[in-house]
Amino acid sequence: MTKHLDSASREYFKSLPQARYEGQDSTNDFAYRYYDKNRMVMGKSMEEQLRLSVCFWHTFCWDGSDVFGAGGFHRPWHQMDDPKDAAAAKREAAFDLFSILDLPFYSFHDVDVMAPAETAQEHVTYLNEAVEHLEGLMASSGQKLLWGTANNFSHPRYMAGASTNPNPDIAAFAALQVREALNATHRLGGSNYVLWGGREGYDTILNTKIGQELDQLGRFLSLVVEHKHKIGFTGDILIEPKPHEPTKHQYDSTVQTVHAFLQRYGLEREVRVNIEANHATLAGLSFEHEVDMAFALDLFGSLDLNRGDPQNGWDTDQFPNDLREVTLVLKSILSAGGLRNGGLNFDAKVRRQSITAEDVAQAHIGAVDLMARALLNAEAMIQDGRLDQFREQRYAGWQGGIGAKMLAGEVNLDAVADFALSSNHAPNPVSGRQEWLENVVTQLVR
Ligand code: XUL
Ligand code: CO
Repeated sequence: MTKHLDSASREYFKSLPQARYEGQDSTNDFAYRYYDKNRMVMGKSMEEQLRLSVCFWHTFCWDGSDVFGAGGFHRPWHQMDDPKDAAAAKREAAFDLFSILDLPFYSFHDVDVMAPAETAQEHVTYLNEAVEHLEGLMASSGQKLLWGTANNFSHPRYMAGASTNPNPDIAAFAALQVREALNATHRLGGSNYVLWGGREGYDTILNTKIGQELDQLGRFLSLVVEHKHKIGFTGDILIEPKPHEPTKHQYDSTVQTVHAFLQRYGLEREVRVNIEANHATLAGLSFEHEVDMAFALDLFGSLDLNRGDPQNGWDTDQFPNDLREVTLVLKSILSAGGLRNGGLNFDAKVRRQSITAEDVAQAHIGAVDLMARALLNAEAMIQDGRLDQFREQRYAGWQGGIGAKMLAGEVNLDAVADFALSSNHAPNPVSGRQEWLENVVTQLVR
């Protein structure tokens, strides 16, 4: 039975047509209409500008279950008897989909790629076996790793947190998982290592010492940074902010709270952020806000692409489809010189009723095309120049006179106040021209 199902796993994505660029007039549901990976956009190919990545967890691990019902995807590797064979079949199927989508990167949590482990020793052994297999699959396919991470939130041991757990033995288990996942990421040539503190927060203040937990989290992150340098990992360590879910309050809630946290523990030059669209909107912020904030604070690292549902207040992780939103995000990235180590990772899942292999492929193909189209729009916006010119000119006053002196710290409050008194005029407001700016965006989002 296992053998038969294993070959079924190999056929699962392989039976799909190869996705390739066919241009806007294509009628093929498996073709890219905009993503022409070799097309040059602002000095780099589309493939290099977008650095697109497929995630393991939603795409290959999730079986379609939700809190009210069982999974209905019935992927072949979910039905295999032997957990190690099932994990191997899942890894092979993943690389089949990577090749059909022809995107350069992927991302994974330790537990996504390995057989389930209970003890610490099993964890190390099973992960190593998986990494050896991944290494071979990467060598033969050329697929690259955008980032690796440790899942320190699913196992019941982490119900009260990982590094912020009241029990240091659990924090030590988390440290083992992170060391192994960081070593694996290094071995596989990953560009970044991500920490999403899924349960680094709390449910009730009645049982929680916030200051103690923050110190535990700060120390833990310092240990991770030290280890990165010890093993010579040159990628970025990234924190992924999220305000709540699964816990009521999470400490790394937004880019700004992460920044304050990093400063408090002296890590602001060592750690960057992986910003997820749906996490931004859960925090009551826009995706563009979080991205621009990260650039302003010199913390930008990478992006997780998905969207929430405007009527639902939880993390629905849907594939992105808002062209205007992602165009503005890509414009910020291009204006800042483009992605460096980071990439665009589809941390997104199909809906529970989308049960077929075709659904998984088409979800990615549509989102890839959305990003390619947004990239072309972003390039057009920069070349058009009206948005940037208006913003520059709006702050031009700060480049000379009292504005420049204030910024340079050359004047005290008395001097600034006396300047206002001596010039004795009532400064007039000017229009912020929001509607005109929005019209320009509408003209350029195509
Ligand atoms: C959870 C989430 C995670 C991280 C990696 O909301 O986004 O999948 O991206 O742990
Ligand atoms: Co994410």
